[in-house]
Amino acid sequence: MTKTSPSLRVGLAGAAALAASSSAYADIVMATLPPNISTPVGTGAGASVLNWDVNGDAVTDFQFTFRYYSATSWQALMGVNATNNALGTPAFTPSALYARSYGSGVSIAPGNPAFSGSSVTVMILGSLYAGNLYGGFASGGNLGQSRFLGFRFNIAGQTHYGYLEARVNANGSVGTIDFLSAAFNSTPNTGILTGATAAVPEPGTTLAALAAGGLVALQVARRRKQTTAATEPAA
Ligand SMILES: [Ca+2]
Repeated sequence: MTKTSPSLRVGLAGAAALAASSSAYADIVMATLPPNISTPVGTGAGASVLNWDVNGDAVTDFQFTFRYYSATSWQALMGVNATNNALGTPAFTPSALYARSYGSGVSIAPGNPAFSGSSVTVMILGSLYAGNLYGGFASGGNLGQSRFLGFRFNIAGQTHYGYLEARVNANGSVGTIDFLSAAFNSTPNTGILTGATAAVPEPGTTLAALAAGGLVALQVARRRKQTTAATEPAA
């Protein structure tokens, strides 16, 4: 007789799960993606540049280009600077890094020494040169695969951390960069997990809705029980 009704149990379990996830991801903001880059957008160093405004404040945060020289020589590049940069590894010149790429669930956070510094202007997402693939989005079997880049950027003088999920493709004479998802933490100097998505409701709204939902579930359960008790014997 003390058994909790199925609907009530589901309601409360769902409420607890939602409350937990909304507090953990309340500060995650999904970013507006740039349009995909597909060649031809120009050739070689003259390739056109795509601007990306991560947070929609009309200030460009990063730039991308695909420099296509030939089927055996190309570069998918991201422009970075002293404040807006990404995680990488040393490349052939001090002004460039090869982008690191990650799977989902990896922490992109302050204090990581692999963030590029003020002397780096280019992050090489992927490249092909002299028969070898370079950059985290091309080497290691990652060409054509969905991978995550960790970045940080400046909003009104404060540093925010984010990820970009992208795919670099190169098939013969066609090279593309597909932008798949991106998000950042709206709390400055706070990390983010690759692939983390935003909770849709605001925390306050969520809690109020959950409280109301739980109450409704309880009332429905009680009403159902009463109705059942009243009508079922007659059937
Ligand atoms: Ca911006």
